[in-house]
Amino acid sequence: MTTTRKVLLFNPRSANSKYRVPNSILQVGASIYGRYEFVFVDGNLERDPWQKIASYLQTGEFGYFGTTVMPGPQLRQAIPFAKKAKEQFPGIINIWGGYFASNQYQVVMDSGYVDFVIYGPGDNAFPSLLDALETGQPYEFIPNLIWKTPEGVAIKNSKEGLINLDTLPPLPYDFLDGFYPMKRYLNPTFLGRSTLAYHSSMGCPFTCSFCAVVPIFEARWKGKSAEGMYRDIMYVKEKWGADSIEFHDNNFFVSEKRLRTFAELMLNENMNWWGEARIDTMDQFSDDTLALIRKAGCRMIFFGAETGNDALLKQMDKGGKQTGAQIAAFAARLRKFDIIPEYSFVLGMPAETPEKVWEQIESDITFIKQIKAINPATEIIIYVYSPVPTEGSELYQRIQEAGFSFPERLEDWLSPQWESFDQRRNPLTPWLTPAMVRRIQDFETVLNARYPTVSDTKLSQFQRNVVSALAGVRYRFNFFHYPYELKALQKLWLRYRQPEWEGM
Ligand code: B12
Ligand code: SF4
Repeated sequence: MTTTRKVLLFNPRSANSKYRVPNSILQVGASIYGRYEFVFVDGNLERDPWQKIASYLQTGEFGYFGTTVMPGPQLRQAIPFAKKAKEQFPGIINIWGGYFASNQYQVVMDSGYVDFVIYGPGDNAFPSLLDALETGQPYEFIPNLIWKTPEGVAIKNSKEGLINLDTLPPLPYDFLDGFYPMKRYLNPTFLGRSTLAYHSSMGCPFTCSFCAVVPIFEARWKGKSAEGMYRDIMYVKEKWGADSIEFHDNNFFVSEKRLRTFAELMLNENMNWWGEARIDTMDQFSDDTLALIRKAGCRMIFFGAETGNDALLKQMDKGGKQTGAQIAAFAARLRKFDIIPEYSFVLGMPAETPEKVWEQIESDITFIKQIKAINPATEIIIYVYSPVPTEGSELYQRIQEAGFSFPERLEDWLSPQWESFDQRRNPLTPWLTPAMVRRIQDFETVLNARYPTVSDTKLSQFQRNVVSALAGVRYRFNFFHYPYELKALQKLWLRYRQPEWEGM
């Protein structure tokens, strides 16, 4: 060990049930395993995480409080705990990482209580920062680091090239198991009884103008080898009984070659799996590959369909290849292979006039109904558009012109409005009127009742038939207003699924 100061790695609460392996702090932990003494605190599995954190910090042995932060509910613990840590233990150094910290670093650094942000991968940056701080060496040039000058100006260092993930140290599953039994992270989902959340690649090769991955990775992607993933998965399968996998990659299906090798390794493992992909990428894969992955356990794939409107797709900069016609044809193609396409749509994009915004919403509703007619098994996820600024994009310019801006104080992100914004439920965007948001949400209610999701394993066939029949007339005649009867049933029986928000 090179230090006397220990490290606390904290995963703020992100879910109310079905807790997943906290891959962010697990991978950051791997980077210092055997080099620094550290502990994990998982807000998902602690009744009172602050008490746990304080009990560690009170020992006086800890120098570093590392927190992973994505937007939304994680901020509820990340913000007050970082503040309290600084107030009650002034010597503690607060280090944040993750997508919120990376994309909103200015407001984070201006808070006065977060000392450093690691933007993008922390695998090299984090141990380098600790080394520098422990030995009094300069940290001003560590790639992926954001720090503050004595005058309080946040400086963003250069970005490091993507790391070869096969050269990273192994994920310390056993060490994590010593804090929180691994079994608690392997929960039932639509895929199986013990689903493992696994993350096998960094970044994404595309530049969709609404996506938070783009400013960090700038169209770069690197995947772990198929053999490397297989080894990790088998370790968890054999040791703790994982029987299915949820891939948490931004874009799992980038490389057909890697996918095929992985599928061949998985052929006899009897494990179902799910991941996220792009329609235009996968549509280029051969029939043979699609048949192979189904045989190897691929049950459902999440796709950002976004909209059936070609002009909007172009504005979103999906890479220029995805079209409405392709989205529809691909839903039909996957039907042949018995792989469930899970299409997410983003409704409520900006337009020049309110009439145009309405027109876009209505045309997407029609399009979604067409997709359901082509392949009724298609799962539909609807988001209300929440902007992520990608500097220089046409879309960003448009949302600024329309009067949208982010909060100026870190604590303001805790307000209920911004929390809903993060979860893409209530966008706070000036071009959307309450009536438009209601129309989208009412359609979503009727659609989810008409076609209850297969991933709701608790719903019986009888219940499915009842809700579906009840929603039938509304669905057919586009009468979505005030669906109180469906909402009541939904409360009782249905579980609306937001896979990116709550997972499977
Ligand atoms: C798993 C996951 C969840 C889980 C929670 C996981 C948990 N921690 O318990 C669930 C499903 C609950 C969830 C919810 C949401 N999520 Co989420 N989630 C992810 C997902 C798929 C994987 C995260 C992960 O484990 N990555 C693997 C690790 C290894 O990568 P990493 O986090 O980037 O970590 C590296 C670096 O960032 C850095 N780092 C990270 N943390 C730290 C901490 C320290 C101290 C240091 C030094 C470094 C460091 O080092 C790590 C190793 O290199 C990501 C997408 C992705 N592929 O990352 C989206 C993602 C983070 N989520 C996102 C969002 C928006 C949400 C939601 C807010 C909204 C939604 N999508 O509906 C909700 C929030 C609701 C909630 N309850 O919190 C966005 C963030 C976008 C943005 N604007 O910043 C992402 C990027 C998905 C996307 N492409 O849109 N999510
Ligand atoms: S393909 Fe998905 S992950 Fe990649 S940039 Fe587009 S939205 Fe983001």
